[in-house]
Amino acid sequence: MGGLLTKLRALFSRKMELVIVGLENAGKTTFLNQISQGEPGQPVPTIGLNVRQVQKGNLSMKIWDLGGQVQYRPEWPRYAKGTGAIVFVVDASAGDLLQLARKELHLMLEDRELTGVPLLVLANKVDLEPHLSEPEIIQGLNLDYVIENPWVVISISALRGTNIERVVDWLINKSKET
Ligand code: G3D
Repeated sequence: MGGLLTKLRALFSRKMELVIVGLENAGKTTFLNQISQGEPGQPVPTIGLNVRQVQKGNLSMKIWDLGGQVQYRPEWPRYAKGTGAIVFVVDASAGDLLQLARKELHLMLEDRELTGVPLLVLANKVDLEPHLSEPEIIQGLNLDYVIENPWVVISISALRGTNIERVVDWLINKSKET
């Protein structure tokens, strides 16, 4: 845990904009709380429409709920602009929602603002059984067709904190020194 806190401090000293996207209930808020407070369960302020934002040091994190909100799509480029990394959260325990998540992910990546931006797919809720494996997530989300964005999949439990250190390592790696 000491190692994680040190890494989180390092992460917050880096200048980066991060967008955390995914279907409702995927666990975006829980993940954000996990990395911004070290524990789940804090409210996240809303900055407009369905976008919420948290600033920790130099790290700015925005959350965007995808799916069923077609009317908000024109707003998306405004929020996505300048993004250093996209964190796409999927509920690995809800295989029936993967098809919708795939559709939303590919629709989002059509946005030219996002070309080349690193994509971190978090296969969340792996504390629940059964859950999809990383290869099943890769196949289910058609990630082999994502060629404009370097991507990686990490299985996590945002609730339990499982693998969060790996995620923080990845984010530090993608962030700039200030
Ligand atoms: P969202 O921000 O993507 O909409 P939330 O999703 O972070 O609000 O999470 C939705 C629900 O999933 C919450 O349950 C939350 O506790 C749960 N959840 C998030 N991450 C995990 C996880 O890793 N494992 C498990 N088992 N549950 C998780 P409630 O009951 O509060 O709606």
